[in-house]
Amino acid sequence: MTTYQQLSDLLRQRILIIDGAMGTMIQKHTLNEDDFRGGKHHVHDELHARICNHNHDLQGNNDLLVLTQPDIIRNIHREYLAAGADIIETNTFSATRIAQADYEAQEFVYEINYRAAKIAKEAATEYSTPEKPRFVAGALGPLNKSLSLSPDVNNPGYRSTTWDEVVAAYSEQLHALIDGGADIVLIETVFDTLNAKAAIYAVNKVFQEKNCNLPVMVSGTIVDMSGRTLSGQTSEAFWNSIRHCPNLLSVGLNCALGAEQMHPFLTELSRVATCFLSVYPNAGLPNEMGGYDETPEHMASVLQQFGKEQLYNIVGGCCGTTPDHIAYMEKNARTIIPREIPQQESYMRLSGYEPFILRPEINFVNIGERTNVTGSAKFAKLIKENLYDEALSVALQQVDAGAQIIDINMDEGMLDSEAAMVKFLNLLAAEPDIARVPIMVDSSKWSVIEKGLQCIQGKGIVNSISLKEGEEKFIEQARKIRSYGAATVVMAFDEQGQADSLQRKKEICERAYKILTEIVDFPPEDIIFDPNIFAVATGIEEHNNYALDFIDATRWIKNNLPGAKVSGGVSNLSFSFRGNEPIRRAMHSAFLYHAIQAGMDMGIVNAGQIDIYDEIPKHTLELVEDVLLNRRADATERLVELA
Ligand code: THG
Repeated sequence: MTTYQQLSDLLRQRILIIDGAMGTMIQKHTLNEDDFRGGKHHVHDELHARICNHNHDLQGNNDLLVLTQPDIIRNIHREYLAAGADIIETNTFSATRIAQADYEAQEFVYEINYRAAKIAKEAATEYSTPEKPRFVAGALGPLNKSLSLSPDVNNPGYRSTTWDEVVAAYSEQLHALIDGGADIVLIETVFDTLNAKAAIYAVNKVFQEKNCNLPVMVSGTIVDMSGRTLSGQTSEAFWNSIRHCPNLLSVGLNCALGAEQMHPFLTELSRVATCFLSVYPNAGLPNEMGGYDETPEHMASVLQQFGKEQLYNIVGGCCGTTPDHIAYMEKNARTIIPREIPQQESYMRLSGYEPFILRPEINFVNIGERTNVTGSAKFAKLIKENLYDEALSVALQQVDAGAQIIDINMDEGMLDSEAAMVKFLNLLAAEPDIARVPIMVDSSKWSVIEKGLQCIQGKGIVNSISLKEGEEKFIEQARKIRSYGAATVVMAFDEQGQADSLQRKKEICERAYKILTEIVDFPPEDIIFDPNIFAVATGIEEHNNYALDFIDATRWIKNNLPGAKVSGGVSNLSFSFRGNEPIRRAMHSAFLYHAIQAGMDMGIVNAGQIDIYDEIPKHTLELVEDVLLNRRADATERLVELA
């Protein structure tokens, strides 16, 4: 039986207890600089000698204590185990290369994590019985650097670290925690969802490298009563961003708030999360001295009330809590019925700062097209002239005009597309009125797409991948997209080229669907087919059936590839009427009228510029539909004449 199964079985039977604060317990020992270096301990090896002679202050580096004061840490674990904790956390909250840089202690990172896991595991083993097995959660804490926030208010696009650095730091920590014997991976106190997504990416990578598959717990932090994470997301948006995590055992909330304040956010998360739920609050809000006063009885009684509402499966404490708090919780938990995992419809669930769920009652999703350097002369000019603030106003205009997603494309020969994508997305992240919606990263270059994915904390969409370069590339990219936690557009394009007939559209989409669902295990609801909207009324006879082929392909996909969505670039349709907006708009609107009936879910459009079908003048509509539905040989001629 895997640890995942073992824990799942237990969690269906009862509430599991996770331990309380480590920092609070360490503080009681009032350790000085000398103690942090090992104090009177005999320097018995080369590592301890290096710590002893380390040329930076080490006082306050709590994580280092697993090497220099192992008995203190071991005894804290024992106290929590004695109080009834089923899961204890390793003392590794800041044990990454990035956080340890504060003490110039990067060289000790592997050893700290390895020893921390060993010490915790030994303590857990001492207390483990068949009736009450104990588990060690290897803790990946937050960082002092953020991927979605700038530390400089005057430079909102600046970032103090990179995706690759964060992934490398968490990977190093994970390797050591797993080597040391951790049973669970715990990504906790998530202030910044993008950092957490990098941690999840590292989990994917390290599980593959080590060929292991531990259960993973993710715990976010809502920082105040606005109900948002520090990086701006609501709890449901946070859930949508992290639920692609492999082997996800639980999601939950910890830190920043006391139990009482967490109630509304916990309720929201509990409603949507299709895994177990954890909660380990602080012992109330901090007092004037920055301490925590909530008594064990009070905190446990508040949490018991939540338990009666069946809001959680795992409970414990964060800052300010002690073994007493945990003992009270453990006693109360015996009478609590565990939360049942809710059933959720398999809708596409995206997010920006806010969740966006493609529910059936949504008739059509507008994806704003104007933030595209090849699709808007204005946007291209602004980006080339480095006028990013004004370029952001294009994005805002699209959102204000009703775009529920925005498509961002920087593919232009004269641009450093990767740099432009990163800069624009980082600036955009600081604009809540824009960043509330999910992002569609649009590029024909995979490197640009990857850079884009590394900048978005929400669950976005890749636009696009295809079978153009064969199955191997396609599978590799799809797997990566999963690790980044995005949905994807798949173009009807294969080794032979773009699908330009109904038959080819069907064949390619079916083949791609099979590969994605059967080989990659890609969720069908996150697959968006684009069966190619090409220009019609071009004067070339072979183009006459293009609109109809798209509509028929849409109907076929929706009837034959369960869960998959259909999208397309609507403005492509009318390229031969450039400069004649009224005709273009009539074409788009009539086209969407038919395509949506056939099942088209979303489209890249000029948001706010879609006319109402019933308001198209009758004569215009007839000529437009003659073209779109390929109803007569002289359709193009007649529409050109009208134009
Ligand atoms: N499928 C997918 N992605 C896509 C497309 C698609 N991305 C790009 C494109 N096609 C969709 N976006 C646009 C954006 C703008 C226009 C067309 C498609 C457009 N722009 C005006 C023009 O060219 O006439 C520009 C006018 C101006 O400069 O303001 O029509 O099909 N998956």
